[in-house]
Amino acid sequence: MKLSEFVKAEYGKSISECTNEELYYALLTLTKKMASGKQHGNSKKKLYYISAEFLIGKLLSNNLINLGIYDEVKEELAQNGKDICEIEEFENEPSLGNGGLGRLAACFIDSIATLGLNGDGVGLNYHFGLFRQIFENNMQTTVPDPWLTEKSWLTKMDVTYDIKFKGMTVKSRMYDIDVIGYNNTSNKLHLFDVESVDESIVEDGINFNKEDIKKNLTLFLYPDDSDEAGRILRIYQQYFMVSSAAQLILDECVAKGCNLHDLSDYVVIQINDTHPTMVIPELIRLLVERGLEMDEAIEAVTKSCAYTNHTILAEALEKWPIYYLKKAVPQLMPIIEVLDDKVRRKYHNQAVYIIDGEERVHMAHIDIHYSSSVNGVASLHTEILKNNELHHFYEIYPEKFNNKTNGITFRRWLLHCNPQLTELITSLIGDGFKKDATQLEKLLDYKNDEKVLKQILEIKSAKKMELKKALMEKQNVTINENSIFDIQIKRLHEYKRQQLNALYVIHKYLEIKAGKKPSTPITVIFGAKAAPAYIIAQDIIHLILCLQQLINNDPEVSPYLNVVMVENYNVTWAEKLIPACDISEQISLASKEASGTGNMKFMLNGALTLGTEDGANVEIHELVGDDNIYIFGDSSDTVVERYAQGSYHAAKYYNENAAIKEAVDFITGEELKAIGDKDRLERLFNELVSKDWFMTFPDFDEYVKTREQAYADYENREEWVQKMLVNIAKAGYFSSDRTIEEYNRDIWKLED
Ligand code: GL9
Repeated sequence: MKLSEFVKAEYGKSISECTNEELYYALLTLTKKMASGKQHGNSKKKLYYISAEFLIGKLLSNNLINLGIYDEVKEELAQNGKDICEIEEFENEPSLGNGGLGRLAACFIDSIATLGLNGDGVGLNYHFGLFRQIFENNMQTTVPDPWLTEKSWLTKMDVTYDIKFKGMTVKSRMYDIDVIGYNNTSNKLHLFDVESVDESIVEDGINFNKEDIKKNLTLFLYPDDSDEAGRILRIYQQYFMVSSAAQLILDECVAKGCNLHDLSDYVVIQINDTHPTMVIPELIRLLVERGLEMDEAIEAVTKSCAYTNHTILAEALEKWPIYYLKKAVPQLMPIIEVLDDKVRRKYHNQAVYIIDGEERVHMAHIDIHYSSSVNGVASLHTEILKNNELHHFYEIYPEKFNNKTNGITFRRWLLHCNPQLTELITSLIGDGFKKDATQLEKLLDYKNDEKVLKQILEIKSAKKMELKKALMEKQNVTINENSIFDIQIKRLHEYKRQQLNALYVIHKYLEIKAGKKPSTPITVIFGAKAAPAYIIAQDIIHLILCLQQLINNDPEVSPYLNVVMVENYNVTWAEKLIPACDISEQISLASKEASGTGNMKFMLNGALTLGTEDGANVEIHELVGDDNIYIFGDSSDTVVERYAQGSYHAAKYYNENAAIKEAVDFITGEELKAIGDKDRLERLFNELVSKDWFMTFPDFDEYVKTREQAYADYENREEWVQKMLVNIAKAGYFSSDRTIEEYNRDIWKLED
């Protein structure tokens, strides 16, 4: 149906007479209608991708693209004087995720539907998402981020379940979002919500009564867990999610003829990090309740489950005190004890026990013993799991371990966010790359085609102008479109080392002050949210915002160097920032970033990576070769070794390296203290000089040198654009379609 006909029937008027808001809702309704007419993947076996996060971003444009009607609709709107971009402004971005893990889940469900596989996502419907970030006095403050509207992509379903907690039962209700594949089937994202949730209990910022579970359960993703009530609330959330999922899974498979003994012929469950781990004991519990023997139930569940590990950071590998579980979900403890007991009888190695000597349950250990697959998310990460972090498990179950290098959906990260580049590519190599991303390699034929290279540069300039406009409109800052855009956007974490980037900025500022001016001006852009309870992360944001104020207001420096931190960095910002980027900062301490996926999005859009040999950077490096990437820093082996020896002393570097000392001292120098908060800046200074746990100092010199090399190379526009082209051409490997094909081939084994 054409939009004009639909609008006429819906509102009784023409497109040009409608407001943008009316058009947004008309398109939403029309899209949902079209999705409901599509087939769902329908093989006997079905995948359930359970995840605490689905960072889906705005859906309108992507849905229109995947339905194959984006251009048509855009055109029809334009003919009536309407701009699709302005209409999109009415859509709220759901903040149902924190970072890469949640965005990965969103890319995966897109690819699963695109490949026509029978698989749905299962998660929670957080009313206020993570939080909205606001900058005040050069600091981050946090407020709720409401995104639900009366009419939305959610459809309220007739599916409800009783979820039993200690001394209380709550009702969960399922809400569905259509996951429309690119020219293919349409699957579902099931988001469960608690019927009794009460938004009005949130007061001042994002605070609420953490004990009132019936009212607070689905208010926020990752509610503050710095106190015990917060940690127990996370258990309530996780159990609520997985018990709803488990009941749904059993209902659906029984409806298809499963007799529960043959569960694994009907069901495969991908456990996205440890948040959904309780689905294992919960399913076992339900199967026993329905008549299976304990041992058979355990076997059926083990065969049906698969676990993805996304990090080696100890803090993210959940270990719940038994005492918490007994408080919230006592019915799981007898099962977990049986699971632990079996492990203890078989393997006499404390390192692989589920319950440790401190009465804590190691969630990842449940996943590994009682799943049939354990995967890491990039080659290096999987090797580290096998050889270091999970070595004891690898010795027991070598056959379970496998690698699935992450990927991104090109529908959002190329077709949607960079239509200009998409059009150019299509004009050169046809549109086969939209289904088979490896075809991008054909672009290499144009490496010496001056006309094509010029067009690539023109597109980059156009995207820089678009970003400049957005920053002006949304944040009232002006940037120089002719400068080098050097961008670091990701969660704020010390291991990702935004502080190293900030130290470079200080170093550059001092150089310019001393008269050494860069040939091309530089704009350093940051985007990052910091967990509210993560103090040092807040301090790093504070440092960056103070630098922004100092540098942008210094007439001696600002013509050559600018710093911009985007407020409330999210998917929508990423879609504007990535296509405009020249240099992609991927500077985590080697071994710490499991994969990274922003690195892939930047590469695909023609930015060059400045990075360490970490996560998927290693694979990017292998694909593009030394000449088309800027690699620096200590290797993962060196870092692992240094930790093992306990031989790193930050103060030594600080005292012996004048450049480091100068940059670090600046943090507590007069200029910044005049602008910033003395306590915050001093705390950060002390943290760096006395600890620097993520080893910024050993990599500092090489980082500066490599970054300067990248800036110098940028001057040679002819060679630079060839490097851009190689990056775009080699990005095909990182399509999430490839990743999902591998998951299906090796783990899920769903027929089409
Ligand atoms: C993460 C890793 O840190 C990233 O390197 C990886 O790319 C993604 C997806 O596999 O997973 N692990 C993790 O816990 N997060 C990641 O981003 N965290 C969040 O997203 C909150």
